[in-house]
Amino acid sequence: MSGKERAEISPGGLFDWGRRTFIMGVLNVTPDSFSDGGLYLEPGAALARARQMVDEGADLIDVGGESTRPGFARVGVEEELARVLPVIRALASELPVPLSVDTSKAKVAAAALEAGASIVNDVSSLSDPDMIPVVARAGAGLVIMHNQAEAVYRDLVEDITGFLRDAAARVEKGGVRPDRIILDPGFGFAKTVEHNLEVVRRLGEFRRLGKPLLLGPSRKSTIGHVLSLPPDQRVEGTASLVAIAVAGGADMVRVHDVKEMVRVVRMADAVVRPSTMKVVPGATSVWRRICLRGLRLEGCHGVFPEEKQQVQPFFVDVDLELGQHREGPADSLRATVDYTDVCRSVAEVVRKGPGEGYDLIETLAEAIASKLLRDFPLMGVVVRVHKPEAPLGGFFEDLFVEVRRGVG
Ligand code: HH2
Repeated sequence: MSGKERAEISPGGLFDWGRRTFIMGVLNVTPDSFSDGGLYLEPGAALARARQMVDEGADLIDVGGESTRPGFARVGVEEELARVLPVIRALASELPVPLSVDTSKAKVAAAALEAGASIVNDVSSLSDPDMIPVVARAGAGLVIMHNQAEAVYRDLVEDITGFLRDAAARVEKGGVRPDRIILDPGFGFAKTVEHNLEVVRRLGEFRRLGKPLLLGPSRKSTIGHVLSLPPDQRVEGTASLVAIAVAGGADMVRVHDVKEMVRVVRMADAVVRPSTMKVVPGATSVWRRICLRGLRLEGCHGVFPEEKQQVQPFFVDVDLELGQHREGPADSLRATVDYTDVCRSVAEVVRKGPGEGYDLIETLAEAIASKLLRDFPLMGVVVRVHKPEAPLGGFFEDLFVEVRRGVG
């Protein structure tokens, strides 16, 4: 598979959210960014830095051609394109991770998406009226970040929540797929030091927005203010904020110091998301997952009396986390899970006759997950139950529920 193919967004959404915290590596192709300005302006240096970040564990690379620091110099469309396009083109054909473009200009976003980026990261609160249609047409992802003219709030968290909720609704109405939206409360944008600290302290409150959360505290001046240190000495301060963000439920962090923050995030994830605990990266270990899609079974499940009496089809997807193995485990069925047994276990739960079924597919999915965890030596399991003939009185493509269970 080429890097380009692997870099595309998966059909189910941007990332497998909830499994762990993802790392967005910052690549500023600018002369004036506050912490790395001028370092990667030359395309060769930008490519080398992107490769290094991917080797260090970045899950995507955010390419920006205009600094957004307070008082930044605005760049024209042509200049911004000249900075980011050669880099995006080269990275898209080579890197095995998606690329985002950090821009507030719809023209730059359109060209970057055409060149191989798959996400737009707009820190300007969608100030360009063409941005939403550009993202929608491309089927791309969109980071919506909170930003406003002044650091004045009635209630900081309520105001940011309302802003992000309204923006997400507007973006969805404009045709951007709901599962391609990421929300960011905008650490360092129109906020005082106290505001920024409060955003991190209360990050968990933004989870009620029901979308993946991104936070970008890396090397920012709030850290400089607290520790009295310049940008190149803010790695520990960044680490502290990143760890607290993970504890608050961040799904992704935008960072410059990828190697260090990958370690911070893995450690914090081990505490916060126990199912990732056994994931220790290293050349001599492999992490195995078995995925089964669309297992068709029939049963009498549903809240309506007729559903309790008549069988209808259900489709079940399962992801079985087998945990970590040393490289080169025995090539034997004993060293893994027998798929036939998995199908049998799932079928036992789903195949219920008249009067025996569950009311809710949520409960059905939970029962399948519990049985799989009981029957097999798993680190975790994801179960999705689709009910394509649910009596909803209208046309729909699919209806499903998903449950995730981990051991520990
Ligand atoms: N911060 C910066 C730029 N883009 N995007 C999101 N979604 N969230 C952020 O917090 C964020 C962002 C500013 O950081 P940096 O790119 O390092 O600096 P500069 O704007 O000076 O290039």
